[in-house]
Amino acid sequence: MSDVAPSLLLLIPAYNEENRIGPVLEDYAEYFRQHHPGRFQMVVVLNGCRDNTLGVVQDAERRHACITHTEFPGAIGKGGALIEGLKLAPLADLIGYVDADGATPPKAFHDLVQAVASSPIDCAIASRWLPGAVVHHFQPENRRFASRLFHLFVELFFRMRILDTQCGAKVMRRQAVESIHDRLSLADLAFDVNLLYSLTRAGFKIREIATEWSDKSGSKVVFNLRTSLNMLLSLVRLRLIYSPFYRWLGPLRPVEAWLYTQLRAPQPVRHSTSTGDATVSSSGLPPSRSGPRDGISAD
Ligand SMILES: Nc1nc2c(ncn2[C@@H]2O[C@H](COP(=O)(O)OP(=O)(O)O)[C@@H](O)[C@H]2O)c(=O)[nH]1
Ligand SMILES: [Mg+2]
Repeated sequence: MSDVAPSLLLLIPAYNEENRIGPVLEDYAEYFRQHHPGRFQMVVVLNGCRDNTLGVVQDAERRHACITHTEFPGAIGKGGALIEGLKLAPLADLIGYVDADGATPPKAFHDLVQAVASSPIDCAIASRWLPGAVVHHFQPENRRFASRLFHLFVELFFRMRILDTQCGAKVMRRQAVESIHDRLSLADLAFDVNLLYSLTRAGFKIREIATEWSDKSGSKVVFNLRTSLNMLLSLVRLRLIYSPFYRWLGPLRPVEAWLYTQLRAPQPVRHSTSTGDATVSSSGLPPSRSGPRDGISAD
């Protein structure tokens, strides 16, 4: 990367976030205006919101030229939204994402940006479990238990030695995103594991960074047996994709589709087809606005 400060694209997946996303957009826009010398663009990726998230985002767009959005009517899930959003990777040197609830403050996200910009790594991920992490409010006990159990399965299946695959703040180099984008298929919350394992298998270097984080009320994730089975199914699916048996498993596709339907989970993305009805246009620009405004170009 050259001496010029890298351009940065921040994706924010958002589902029914009218009560949480407004101040987060303000804080990030203001923080990065002051602290990031390179070009900065935020794209909110919405789908199927039944509240006024869109109105809140549009309001912020009127105040900050760096904010734009793209919207999908289908139930494509957080992972599906990020798979679509990551198609915009050609627009910046560094691409990251963060949750809409402000659990990760702008400074903690900026630490990830600086880590990737200043060292020979391809991806920096926020970790709540590394020594040095500052967690203000922990998730509820049952959610933490489920999270640690999930971590055990991830370690058992994929052996990545990553302590916290699920924290919603990550930053990658454009080349890394572009190289592995067609390996991304999990549209549910196991998306992060899909991303990290694809990067690892492709030889990209990932570093965990101790982060500052705070659990926010109003979570969109319902943690129950169905969600847990959904996550497990997705891990097994990912494991099989990277196994020598995968080519023999084509006939099981209808069973897989049936299982995801029964679990009311978003179907895995197939890259030959689009994930949503109002897909990101083939140029990679958001369809609902004319695309990222001043500042970012596909350089
Ligand atoms: N676009 C989109 N975003 C989603 C969906 N489900 C969750 N999100 C977003 O994913 C992020 C994490 O969700 P959150 O409710 O904070 O999860 P938690 O903190 O893990 O309990 C937030 O930005 C949500 O708005 C979805 O189906 N579509
Ligand atoms: Mg959250």
